[in-house]
Amino acid sequence: MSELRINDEQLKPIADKVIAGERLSLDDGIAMYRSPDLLALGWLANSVREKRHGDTCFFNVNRHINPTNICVAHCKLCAFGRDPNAPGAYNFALEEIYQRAEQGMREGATEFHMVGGLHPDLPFEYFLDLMRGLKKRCPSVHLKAFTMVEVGYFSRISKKSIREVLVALKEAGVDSLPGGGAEIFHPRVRKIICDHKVSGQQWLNIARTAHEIGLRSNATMLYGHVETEEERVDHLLKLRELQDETHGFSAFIPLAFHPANTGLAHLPPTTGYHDLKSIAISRLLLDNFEHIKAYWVMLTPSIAQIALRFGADDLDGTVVEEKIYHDAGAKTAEFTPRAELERLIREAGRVPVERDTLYRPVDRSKMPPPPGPRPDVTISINI
Ligand code: V47
Repeated sequence: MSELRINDEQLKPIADKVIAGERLSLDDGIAMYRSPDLLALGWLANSVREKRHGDTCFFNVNRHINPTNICVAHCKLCAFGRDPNAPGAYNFALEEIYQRAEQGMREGATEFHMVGGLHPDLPFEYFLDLMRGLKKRCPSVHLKAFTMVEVGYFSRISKKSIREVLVALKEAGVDSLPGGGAEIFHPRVRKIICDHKVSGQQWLNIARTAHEIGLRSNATMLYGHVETEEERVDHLLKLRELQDETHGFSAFIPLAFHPANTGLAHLPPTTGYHDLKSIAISRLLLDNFEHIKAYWVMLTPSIAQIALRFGADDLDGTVVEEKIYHDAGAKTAEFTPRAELERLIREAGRVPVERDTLYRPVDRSKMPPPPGPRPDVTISINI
């Protein structure tokens, strides 16, 4: 590895701590966000990343499915949610969801990533039926479904406790939970960007309960809107604290805010500099998280690739159909074939390893061939 050169004096004691394997503090986090020395932060984050994972870079073959964009929450940060009769509002029939899932399975997906709006009329039972239906049709595919925000909403509409909701989801086939909806935990920020969502404390409590009943989850942080540096670090340290307690988080994904078509459209988008700094700082502060994802849909494949040398060890997956970021102006493709993910990883000097949702290597040579095509399904994607 090349030598560390630090141009910012403030980073020197932090670098000493990182090299000694010591935990960083709130003040260290703030100093890192305030530092202009991106290359030193990247060097340090890369050293931590290489200690954990060597040159391995993970990716998976997955499919996103968003059953509905009808949502009662009206978050300012979001361009995806719609009122029931608004232009572009949709609610897939169960059969449409099953078709998408079966197609994903035939194309080799090992994971369905399912999140959607908080629908005003669909009862909790509907979502349990959906999970059972998916597990019956695609038993080999991991169901990573429903954010802590959706779980909180299910608890409200079903009048069941959070624990009861999570147990019912697990019994119906949910294998783990994605990391969305965390945004920034601080109440000042939530009041502005997502006033009607579960609070930061509730998000953490739901994650804790999920981990307690044996459901792993991911965690995210939405940055680049109205939050301060202190609020970002506070968010990361709250996740680190919960991870100390449960060890239930698999990966952390910093999410860059996309302002187009949102209630915060006047804000500028994040820059590559800020994106890489966020990856590096999360790798350095979250010393008890095994994986940091560079989500290519949100970062662009070019920045995600560079992030593999700034602390990230995972590019996420093939995705196939993405609505949340594209409604908010993302210019990336909705789908990246596995060969392209592998090329991006190799070109960054890393070794691609296909993983399942729980980061176990996937050996395609030992997997049964996917079932044959269904005659009524015409869309075909070369994964
Ligand atoms: O929860 C919504 C965020 C999340 C916008 O767990 C926005 O593996 C930017 O959570 N600009 C959904 N972000 C995405 C997500 C995710 C993605 C990939 C992998 C995983 C995982 C999770 O996107 C939402 C919200 O935090 N979001 N609107 C926006 N305008």
